[in-house]
Amino acid sequence: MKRSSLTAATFAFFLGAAMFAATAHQGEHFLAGEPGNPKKPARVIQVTAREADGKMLFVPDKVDVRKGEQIRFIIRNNGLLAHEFVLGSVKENDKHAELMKKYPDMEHDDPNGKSIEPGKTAEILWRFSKAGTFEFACLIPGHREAGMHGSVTVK
Ligand SMILES: [Cu+2]
Repeated sequence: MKRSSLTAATFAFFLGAAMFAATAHQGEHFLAGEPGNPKKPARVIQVTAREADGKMLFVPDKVDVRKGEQIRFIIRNNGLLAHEFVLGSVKENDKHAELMKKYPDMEHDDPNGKSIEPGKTAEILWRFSKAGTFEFACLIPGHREAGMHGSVTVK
């Protein structure tokens, strides 16, 4: 009895994760712009992720971009914990954060989001084709709440 419910839960987990991956990749509809074109020039912005005094943060946590500009984020995890960098609208990140409460071990290797182990670096090439204010955040449960988010203003 106990065993079968565990199996069902495990199955639901994989199904949920697979469905999430499928929907995340199918639409490829991003409010914050679009994946960058590696053949086009990009401005490099280096971002560091780390923990400090009970907080978790990105440095810098404010980025200004011109509409249409392409940015290569080079994100380095200088912390002791795994982190991630997920770029989107605040709403998109809210939704994604809810999902991660259910599947906290979800890992990302998407055009707009990467998981980054301590001491490692990840890159995101992004074209900010839409004006607005967007967010980059670590959506591992508790991290965004501890301060791990930043904003991108596109004008
Ligand atoms: Cu984090």
